Amino acid sequence: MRVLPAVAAALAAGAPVVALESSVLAQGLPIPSNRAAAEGMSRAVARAGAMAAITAVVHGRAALGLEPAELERFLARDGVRKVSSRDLGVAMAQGADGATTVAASLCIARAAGVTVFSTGGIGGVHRGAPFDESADLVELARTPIVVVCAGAKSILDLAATLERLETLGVAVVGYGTDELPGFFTRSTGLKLTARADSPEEVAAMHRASRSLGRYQATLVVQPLPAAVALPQDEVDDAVHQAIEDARRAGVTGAATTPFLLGAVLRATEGRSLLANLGLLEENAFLAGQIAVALGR
Ligand code: PSU
Ligand code: MN
Repeated sequence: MRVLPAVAAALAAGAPVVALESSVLAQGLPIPSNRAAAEGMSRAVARAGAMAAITAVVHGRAALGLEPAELERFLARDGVRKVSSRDLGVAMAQGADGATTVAASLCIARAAGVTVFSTGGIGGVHRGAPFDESADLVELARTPIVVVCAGAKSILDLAATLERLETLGVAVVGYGTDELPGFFTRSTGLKLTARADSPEEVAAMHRASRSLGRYQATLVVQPLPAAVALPQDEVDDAVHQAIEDARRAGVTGAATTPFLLGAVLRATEGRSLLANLGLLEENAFLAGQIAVALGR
């Protein structure tokens, strides 16, 4: 694997580093918002006093940190495949360009020694198809990294996703909330058992879990900013329509999540994009703060 020199230097010096995924850039968000997302997240991490590093497979090499020209290829998304954890070895051996999901990004971040990761939403258990469970959950269960997100998107079965995370031993920590956030909405009515109100509290929870030799992630869920949250009924309508469209179009497997995300994005127009960009930045900033707290 390859670590960008500046990132390698930061890691060697024990300076705070936050890993970011690339599937949200190459498959999750439309052009040109994906550029705004990449820049916004990196700036937010820097504002918190940490260094951002995007994970990907670049011409067959697992990479932590992208050169500007490489980032351009991923933003233009020509010939860039979606790479989950199962796909890593294949994409590397084939010399491919791959945008990594949360699951695959965690594999790369861990291999490089990064302890904090930030994203928008994690994958989970799909509605009406409980056998389609994102590999994100399994990787969260075996990767000792703090993962910051805005919950799992409402295209998923959130209650089932929460149950699976409990079974897998992953602590789900509400940041400034007692409820699981709904990605586009600030609450879901699903109660959490853990809450933190400062980066230091999160760091203490993760350290304590690690002190027992446990290797599960600490999953921090932060509600999106109120100013960009969407009305619950609008999100529900868009999701129902998207799931119906996917069923009719016969979409299955790894194509499901990008298809549903795209359909919801179109149905809610510009506002879900604004929401997405807003929460990606907020999460990146919090992740930066947690990385700084963990380094103390
Ligand atoms: N949720 C989002 N945006 C995304 C994804 C999830 O709101 O872009 C992406 C992430 O990369 C996540 C992946 O890891 O979708 C999950 O895909 P699957 O369900 O195929 O595991
Ligand atoms: Mn799936």
